Amino acid sequence: PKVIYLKDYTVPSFLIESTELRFELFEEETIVHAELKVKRNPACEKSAASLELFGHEELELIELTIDGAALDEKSVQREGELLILSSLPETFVLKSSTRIHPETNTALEGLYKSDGMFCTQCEAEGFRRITFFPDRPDVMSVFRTTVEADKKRYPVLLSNGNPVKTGENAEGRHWVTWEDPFPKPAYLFALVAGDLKCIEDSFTTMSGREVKLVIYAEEKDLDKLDYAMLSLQKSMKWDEEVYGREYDLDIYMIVAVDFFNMGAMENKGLNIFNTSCVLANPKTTTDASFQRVEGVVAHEYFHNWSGNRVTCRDWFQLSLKEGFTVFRDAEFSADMNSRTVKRVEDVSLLRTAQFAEDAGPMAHPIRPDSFIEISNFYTMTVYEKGAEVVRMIHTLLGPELFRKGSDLYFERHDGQAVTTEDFVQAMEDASGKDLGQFRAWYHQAGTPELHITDEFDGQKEEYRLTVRQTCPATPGQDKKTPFQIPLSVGLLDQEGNELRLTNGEYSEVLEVTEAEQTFVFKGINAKPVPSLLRGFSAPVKLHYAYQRDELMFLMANDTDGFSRWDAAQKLGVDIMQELIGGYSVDRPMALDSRLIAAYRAVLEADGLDKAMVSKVLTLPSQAYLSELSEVIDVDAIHNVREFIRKKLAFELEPLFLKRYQENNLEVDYSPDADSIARRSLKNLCLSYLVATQKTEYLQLAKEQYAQSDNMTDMQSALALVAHSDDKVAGAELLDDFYAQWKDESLVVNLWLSIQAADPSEGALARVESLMHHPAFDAKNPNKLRSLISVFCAQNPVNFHAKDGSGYQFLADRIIELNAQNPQIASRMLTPLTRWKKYAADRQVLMRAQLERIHQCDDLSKDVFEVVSKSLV
Ligand code: BAL
Ligand code: ZN
Repeated sequence: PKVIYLKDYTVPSFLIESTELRFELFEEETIVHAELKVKRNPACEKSAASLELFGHEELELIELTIDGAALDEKSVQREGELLILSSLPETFVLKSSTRIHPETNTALEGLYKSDGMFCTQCEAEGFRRITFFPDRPDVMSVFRTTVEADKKRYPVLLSNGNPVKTGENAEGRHWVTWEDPFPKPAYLFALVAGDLKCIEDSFTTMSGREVKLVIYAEEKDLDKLDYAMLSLQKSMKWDEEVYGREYDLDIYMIVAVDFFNMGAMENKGLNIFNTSCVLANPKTTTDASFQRVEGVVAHEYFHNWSGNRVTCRDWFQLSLKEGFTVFRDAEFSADMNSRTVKRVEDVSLLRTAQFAEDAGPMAHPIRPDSFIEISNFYTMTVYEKGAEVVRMIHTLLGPELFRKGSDLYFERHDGQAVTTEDFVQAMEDASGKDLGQFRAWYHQAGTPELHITDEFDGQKEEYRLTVRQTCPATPGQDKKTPFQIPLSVGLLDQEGNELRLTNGEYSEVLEVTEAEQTFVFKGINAKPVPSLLRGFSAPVKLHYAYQRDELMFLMANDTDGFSRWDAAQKLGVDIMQELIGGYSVDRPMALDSRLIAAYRAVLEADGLDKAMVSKVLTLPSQAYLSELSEVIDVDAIHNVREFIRKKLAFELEPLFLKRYQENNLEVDYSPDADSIARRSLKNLCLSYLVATQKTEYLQLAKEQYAQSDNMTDMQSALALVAHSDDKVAGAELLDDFYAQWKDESLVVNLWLSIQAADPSEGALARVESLMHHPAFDAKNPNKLRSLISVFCAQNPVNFHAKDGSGYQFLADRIIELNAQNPQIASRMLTPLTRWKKYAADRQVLMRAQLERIHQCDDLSKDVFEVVSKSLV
């Protein structure tokens, strides 16, 4: 397969003024008629250049004319995905008719069927599976789309924009024409046809326009749409207040579909959502999913400006819209809920999954230089690290100048397809701040590391922090230049009071720009305890030799909520790493009593934010400890973590019970932040109680399962019983749960995941048997993720079984999926790609499976790219 390079970018030779599409949808084929008004691009230097249309190899071209006449053979060339037309006039009308087969499309890219309804996914390059088109994001066009289908089967026919005409044909068929006045790239095109029901509401914009809001789903899910509607209205208001951005069309639609590769898609005026990111109802949906729905609805809505009105010039610029939009949705969620909790959750994800990506064979900058398959670059790096990079600009500029910068960016580039450089330039122009060195974040991969040492000089009353920065080599980038890193710090005196810093405040953002640099704080008369990287002000790894007592001190005294949590994590990591080191040499395990004391203090304190208490009392995850390991010792990490959990559970049992009881209230379910916090603390306490293995607590979990009126409490209790040693009780509850919820696909996914994540012996056999259960459907990405990906990523002791059975199992699935759904196949490969982080025996087994996949015939570009890069 061909490698595409950013450096090879050239402007399109032709532009499309308007696109008129007509879809004739049938059960055994779909015919797509396209009429494009084409003109030569004045910005293209090659005056005789040909027009490159993209069309997937499976597309059957029925007819092609230019200004009504067929083209002579010499002027048309079909090469793989390209249809190249030459000897063309300056302007012309290009008409085509194409036959496609959505009914057999299992890749879920382009036009396909999900549970009997037609829907689309065009980002990044799905439109070329629909019709021949210059499918690149810098070719923007207005679209007029007519959808025609059987009226009874498909009463609802949708596309982008506003509906302008409708009618009926013979033989029970009907049609609707939609017009989208905003020029857009083909990746934002959408079509839906199905037997759908909807809820409707409205939003009055800041200029007083009324926008109709409609959310569509299957009839059985109509009771799960209210929360998404509320989230949409909140998002629209927030974007007006915080960014001054108003919605532009008269209607905004969301459609829920069950078969979807991604979470959701921001198609102009017609978002298509994975059911898992839009449906929410207390009975069937956990708190985590409620929050996900709110966040994803906001994310897709915010794309209307950061993505649609201003889009990407080419796919190397993906982080332009994704990094910025993730930053926007994170700030929205922080404003709607608890800011600190949101930050803790985002940083936990970044430090496990994104840092691992940065350290693996697919490491890439947030603006990659090359790719084989762009779908492989919808990554934690482009999204989450991309958002951190935007957050750093926000930190360096401050909120007012950042807003000036975003206003300038939107105003300057409205209706254009631009680059990350244009974004940084707008920020620079609006603020006057030099971001020259900062740009390295866009083109250098890898996680920078800060090595900090300190010195106190009593005579001079000076405290000095010396910061050295390094960044490990990544594929294709051996050497890195120093980054510009905003390092937010505070200093605490021995009594725990914050000291005033050079800027006269209690917190200061130091700008680290050199390989090594010393920052001096004057007027300090005793050695302080530094609070470093407050709020996680940069996506870096921090090394500072904290004493355990100092971490306990920060846990108790730091005014920055994030840093208090981080101190607890560091204390946990330090203690766990020591035990993990001793595990392989059979050193008996003993828990440092300071961790017990620290947890006790948090449990005893009154008035703390419950969500933060449950975050602080959660031990660093297996994934985080793995990421921090030089060589991952799967069993040591698991057993040490379990040992500590048990020890804490026994030592603090009465406190866990007290907090459990206090928070186990009989009140109506509400997804507000306080109620979510209360349930998270309650369920965390229950998990420690069950860890004691006392029957009374297993009984308590069973009672919670039986009595709960919401899925959060029910699912937590079920997982605890199912993962306990009492496999009879576990099986009983799992059967009961399935019998209750077998008709609710998303709830069944929870049931699959709980079983896939069960660390007890024999998990692989259980997973294999679940693949034959009626609840499983290997064509549905949500089922694959719930069962296969959860087993491979969240059940490390079983996936990494010493006999290599887990690796072989995953490779078998990838080989099966490669042809069926390449995007999902490639994504599911990730656990195998990390083989270099394991000891030699596991490395050999993992590599062997990668080689087995590599040798398969007909590897998709998606799988080929990941496997071949992993084997280097
Ligand atoms: N643009 C793909 C889905 C999303 O990030 O919103
Ligand atoms: Zn997005």
